[in-house]
Amino acid sequence: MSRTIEKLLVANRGEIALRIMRSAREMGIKTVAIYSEADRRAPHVMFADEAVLLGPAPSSDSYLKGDKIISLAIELNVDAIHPGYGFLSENAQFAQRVEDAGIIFIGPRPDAIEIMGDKLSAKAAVEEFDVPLVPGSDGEVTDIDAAKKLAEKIGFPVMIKASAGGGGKGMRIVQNKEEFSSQMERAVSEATNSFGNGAVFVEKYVLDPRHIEIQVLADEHGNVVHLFERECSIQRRHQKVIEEAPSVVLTDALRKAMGEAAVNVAKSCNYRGAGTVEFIFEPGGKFYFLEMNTRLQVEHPVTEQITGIDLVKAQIRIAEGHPLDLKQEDLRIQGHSIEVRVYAENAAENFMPATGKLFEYKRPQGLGVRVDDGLEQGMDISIYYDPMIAKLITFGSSRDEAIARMKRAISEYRISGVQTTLDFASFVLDHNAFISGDFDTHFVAKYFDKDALSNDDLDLESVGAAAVANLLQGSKAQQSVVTHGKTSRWKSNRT
Ligand code: MV4
Repeated sequence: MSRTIEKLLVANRGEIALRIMRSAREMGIKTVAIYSEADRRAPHVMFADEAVLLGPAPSSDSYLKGDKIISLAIELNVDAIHPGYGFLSENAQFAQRVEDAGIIFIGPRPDAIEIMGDKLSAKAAVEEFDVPLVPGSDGEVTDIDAAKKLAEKIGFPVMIKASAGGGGKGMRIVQNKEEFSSQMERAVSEATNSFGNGAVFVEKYVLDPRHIEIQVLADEHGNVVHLFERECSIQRRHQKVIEEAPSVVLTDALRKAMGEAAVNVAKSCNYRGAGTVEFIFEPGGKFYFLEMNTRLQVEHPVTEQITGIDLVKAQIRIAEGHPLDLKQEDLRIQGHSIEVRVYAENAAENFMPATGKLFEYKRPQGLGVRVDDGLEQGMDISIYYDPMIAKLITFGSSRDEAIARMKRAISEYRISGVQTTLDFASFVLDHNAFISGDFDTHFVAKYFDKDALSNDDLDLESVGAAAVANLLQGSKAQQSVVTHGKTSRWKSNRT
């Protein structure tokens, strides 16, 4: 039972919209971009075969307008919609409406999105599938005294989590029985206010865990494979900063066990498409299922680099109804890949969002370097969307080579006019805990302090002035400016 996709609408913007369209074009599929008023000249609009204006810049007036997107898709005779990540990608109702309109949703069935979108229903679904869960309450807790007794039995510290939460929202750590009641009351009211669903549950708090996730691919015929792990422990306030594959801590046996658990999670909800199963990994080697992300993830490129598989192409083939042409026993990890997320933020000022014009924007190149971005020199970093400028991905035959290549690529990257987190990435790459692989999800909290940043940035104004001088006077002006900035990244780039 296969259907051909001839025309694909990408319901997203920026780097991921481009990433998706590139694979579509390679497959001979026509692409349709949608865009907001802020994105009229954006690369994803220029790349697409057709493009339609959705509305004003705010996401709620544009990229989140599901019904409008569906009616445009019908008008333009689109066969399928790819939601990318964020926006409408994990909205079960949107997925259902797309399918009701006779259009293919490139992603899982709506009921799988719904089951995995709620932590309690996700845990309930995987329970009979031999998937390890953090010791905790059997479902929702409502009675405070009973919950407190359970917490004492589990042993403090425990975590109270909102079932509707995710990505770090709606969680509280409870250190002892004295503070349990007040924390639970707060957790319930916070969950009610934030998610319109006050259901909470209790889990043992796992100390110093790593965040390791497994990529899965499932077709609609019941075949499921995993594409190994991504190590995502280097994050700041639940925002990932650096990801890599494979993880230095997994032995072949652990990798196999986690992979099989992830495949079982996918089976438990009759999953279809590309998905990611998140685990926390305890020092010593125990691991527990946390949640499943029912979308293509930001960090998918590191998996593509080490497996040689184009995940977007796989998603499209699956959506067309083709059976997977991959067998688990044929899949191998080759080499090592690292991704640095480049954000328009000032790490020295508590990661304050930075806005402005990209006066200079030159990508690194060369062997083993991949840049996934959705901006060009001269464009504005707007306040309306995610502040991620680019994903810088390197590949090497070993982890050491991937790290060295990343450092080389960062030194080649030239971004001025807007502060970026490239300096913060350099701090991580130079840290012994990162280099040795001995780190966990507390890496940033434990080691980062703004004084640790190499103090090599010109202030914003002089960078802007330098860029203007450069534009006005040509490259000679740039050279003279550069030699002035004796501690600037600009300079260090050229020496
Ligand atoms: C935990 C945990 C420790 N014990 N659950 C954070 C995001 C959400 N997906 C679940 N999270 C955690 N759940 C128990 N029982 C620690 C975290 C956690 C974390 C997990 C993954 C990546 C980064 C993290 C940072 C802090 C806490």
